[in-house]
Amino acid sequence: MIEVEVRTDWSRAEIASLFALSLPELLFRAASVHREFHPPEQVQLCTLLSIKTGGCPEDCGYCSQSVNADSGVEATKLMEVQSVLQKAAHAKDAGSQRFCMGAAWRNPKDRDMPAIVEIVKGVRAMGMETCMTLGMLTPKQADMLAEAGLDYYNHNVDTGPEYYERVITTRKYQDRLDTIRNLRDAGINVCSGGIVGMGETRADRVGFVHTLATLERHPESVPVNALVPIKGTVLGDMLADTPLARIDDIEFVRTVAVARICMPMSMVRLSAGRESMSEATQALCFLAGANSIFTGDKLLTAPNAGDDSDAALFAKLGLTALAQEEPMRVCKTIEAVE
Ligand code: SAM
Ligand code: DTB
Ligand code: SF4
Repeated sequence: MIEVEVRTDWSRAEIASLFALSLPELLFRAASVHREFHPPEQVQLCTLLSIKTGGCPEDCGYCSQSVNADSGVEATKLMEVQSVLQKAAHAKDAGSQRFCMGAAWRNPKDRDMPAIVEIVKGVRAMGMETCMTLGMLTPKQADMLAEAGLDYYNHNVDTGPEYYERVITTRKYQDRLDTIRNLRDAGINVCSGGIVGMGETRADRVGFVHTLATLERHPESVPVNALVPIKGTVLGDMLADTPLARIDDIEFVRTVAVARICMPMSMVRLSAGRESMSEATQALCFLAGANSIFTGDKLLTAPNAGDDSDAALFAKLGLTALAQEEPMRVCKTIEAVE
């Protein structure tokens, strides 16, 4: 048994030296940390649903849902509460543990909140964990979601602070950190991660992990997305022109491993990009400490690996779905080490 300390005082130099380890040493360390806190053969299954698609005023260079993108994604209104609950019931029947709902908003308007609150209450009443990602939140909106019983809120920092303005100009890195603060103050579990493969350098990936691993408390979930290059988005088109810019699979695995070592208790989610990843790369990610995935054949607008190929992969690797638990409230994981 190794003693794993949960630290929030990581330096960039320490994180950079983890990235620079030989792959066998890095994977060994990540897998050792992983099994201190998590059953290594169990993977959490989460289902995503876009409850309000497209027409977003933000200019995130990766996103098909920005008004700036020419991606062919049609803008819709917020779905009816009952339709969302039907989709949640279907996800639960398919074995999903967490229902994650995304809206293409810069921030929710106060008039949207009553429907959002009803959705959270309805999904939770089915015994699933709830997660929302609705853009920036005021302290009051975060309190309303906490009151409704929301378990998690996804709000990604996306990349390191230095690279951020190359990807998004309509908000600042600090805006993301402010919403994360508002979530913490409201007592909602935080899901925050980012995207690898947007043309950033390794130093930016170090900065990305550093931001998350030095938050006062680590996010309970850390999604690591591989950029899905979508035609009509700034980054999707850039990648189409320079195919060699696509992230190297091993560098992606290294990022997962470093996130696992720096944030031992978090669920590290192998998120977007799996549909174009080989089984071998995904297997390395699980070995490196990823223990959560999105199931189904669609993410928000982009294709996902799909239930059949995931079932085959799980059978091949001997992985099982994480057993359904009661929705967790904030603090539980921290208390476990104190
Ligand atoms: N509008 C909300 C927001 O930005 O916070 C929620 C939805 S947004 C689509 C959720 C996250 O999905 C983004 O922060 C980004 O990290 C990820 N994402 C979006 N498009 C992606 C793409 N093409 N490839 C990989 N990840 C992507
Ligand atoms: C996250 O980090 N990845 C998910 C979830 N949080 C909301 C979203 C991935 C979106 C991929 C692109 C798309 O489907 O449009
Ligand atoms: Fe809007 Fe979120 Fe897409 Fe950015 S990532 S354009 S905020 S939906």
